[in-house]
Amino acid sequence: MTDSHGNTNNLSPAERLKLDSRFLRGSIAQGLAARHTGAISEDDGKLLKFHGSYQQDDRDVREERRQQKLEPDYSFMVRVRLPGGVLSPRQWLELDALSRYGNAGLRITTRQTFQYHGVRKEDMRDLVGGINAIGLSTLAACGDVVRTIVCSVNPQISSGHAEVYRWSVKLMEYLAPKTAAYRELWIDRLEQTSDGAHDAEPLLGATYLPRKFKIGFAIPPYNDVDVFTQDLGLIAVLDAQHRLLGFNVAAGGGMGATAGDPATYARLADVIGFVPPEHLLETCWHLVAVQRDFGDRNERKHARLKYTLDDRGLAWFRDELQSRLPFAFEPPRPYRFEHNGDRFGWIEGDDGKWHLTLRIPSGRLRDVPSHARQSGMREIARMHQGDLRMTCNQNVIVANVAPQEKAAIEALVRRYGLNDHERASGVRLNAISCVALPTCGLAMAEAERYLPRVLEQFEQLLARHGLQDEPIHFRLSGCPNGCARPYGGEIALVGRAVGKYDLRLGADHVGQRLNSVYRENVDEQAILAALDEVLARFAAERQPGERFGDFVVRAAIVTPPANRPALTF
Ligand code: SRM
Ligand code: SF4
Repeated sequence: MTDSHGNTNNLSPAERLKLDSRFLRGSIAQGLAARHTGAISEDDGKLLKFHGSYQQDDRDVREERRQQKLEPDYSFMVRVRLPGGVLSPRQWLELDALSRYGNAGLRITTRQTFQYHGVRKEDMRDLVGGINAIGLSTLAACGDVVRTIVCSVNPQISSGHAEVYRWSVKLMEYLAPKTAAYRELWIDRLEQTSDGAHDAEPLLGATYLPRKFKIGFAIPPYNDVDVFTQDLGLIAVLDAQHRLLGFNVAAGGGMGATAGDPATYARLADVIGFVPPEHLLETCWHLVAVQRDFGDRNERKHARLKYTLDDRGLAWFRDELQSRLPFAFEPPRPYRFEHNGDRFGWIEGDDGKWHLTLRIPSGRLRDVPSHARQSGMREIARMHQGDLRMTCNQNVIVANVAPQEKAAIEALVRRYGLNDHERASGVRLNAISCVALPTCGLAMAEAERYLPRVLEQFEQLLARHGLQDEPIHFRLSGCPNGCARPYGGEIALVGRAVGKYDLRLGADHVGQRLNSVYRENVDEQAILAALDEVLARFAAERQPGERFGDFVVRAAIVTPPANRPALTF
């Protein structure tokens, strides 16, 4: 077999593994069947990502088990591929029931889908099979492929949303891997997979993409998907009647960075052109293919589209893409974003249906003594006639509620304590955090488990300065990989070591300016002291209506990074 360039020599180990995997089969089937260990081999673990799962171990007990000479407490994280984040109530109920295979309920991710944690090897096929049985998949939820495509939930403009959402689903199908390995492993549950001789990946090739590739659709004025952080961002252009005219195309976004390695960085995408809907699929196909052909396959830290684009230049990229398209790429159309957060509570859509956005802290739906959010959402799904939508800020929208259904849903929201949004402070409503410890193998510090405490501390500070209602966007990541898109937070903490974070300030609240480091690798006391000073100045010196992120830039408390997409065209 050859890779997408026809080469077989000098491949990096990661590329060689993909090439030799017989289109993502490896020995996963045998690894799942082996009962002497809770793990699978390292190579199969890498291939398993393409199937939507990561092998993990409980880091809380790692040392204890090592001392007891036990193998780590292995389990698997399983991620659902859910373009656009929309579920029917029936699908919700089934995904909820499938959480019996994990140990941590349902976890809404920052890419508007669900993850399960703590799944044992022997339950993997039942879980993944169950997800497929309701018309969903996990294929390409992780791995060097086009991942779950996200889409603005934008419930107000119901007709516009419906059309753009349909495009996100269509594009996902169009760009998804075609290997039969997935079916053999999870649906047919073969003990011995085939040799893959009949497989072909017309777009991705036998070595797939150099790295993960993320796509998001935004529907202005809402940028809830953080469209400029995507490798490929698609900004819907609607006319006054909310009819879809096409999409502005933005390329080269990404958040991931490695601590202490300045060659890696967060970057916002550049808007490079406009395509009408009929050219969308072909344009995206070729754009992905440019990255397939020119992305760095030697150094994985340097393999995202943003580096291809910076190394070769925006003009080169546009020309290369244009040379593959049979039609002329049009100049970008005007757009304007107002917000990249969620709007909580009830909103009426343009078709008279209602939509209720509920705050789900860190996206975690699990019953605990203080609240029963998972049960509450289950009860809502049992009676709801519309659909349920996840947001990229880890929240849920009970969408398309008929007016006569509203009161019953409201009663369930109250009964199960899902009405956080009515009481929460501005910063709490706009806070997101990644999973981090104990499951994430890359975490350097706590995130999800630290969020409640850090929010309490922030709230005390904000109250001291009379800023308790200030809707400051706060993002918390357990390491610089940036899964909570921390570089887009007005305030952000990025984990560097246990109890130590970089304090970053100064992103805007529309997703068009990244923040900068204000204090590096500091503990909670130093974070709170630094914030106390800055918030005091904000309270005293802000201009009317000025947002916190804008203030710290205007007051030269931080200097924002140079890369910034045009605010409007
Ligand atoms: Fe992420 C790796 C969790 C969104 C950038 N991410 C991981 C892994 C799989 C750790 C690993 O490789 O071993 C984490 C699993 C933790 C766990 O226990 O569940 C993980 N990422 C998540 C989620 C669940 C965070 C959350 O709390 O919601 C999000 C799942 C999204 C999804 O449904 O697909 C998640 N990750 C993101 C985002 C945000 C986004 O896409 O909008 C980013 C930044 C955007 C980007 O990709 O640039 C992100 N994750 C990364 C990176 C850095 C990639 C890079 O270019 O350097 C890694 C590390 C890697 O790939 O090597 C990573
Ligand atoms: Fe893990 Fe780091 Fe991603 Fe948080 S940001 S989930 S700690 S990889």
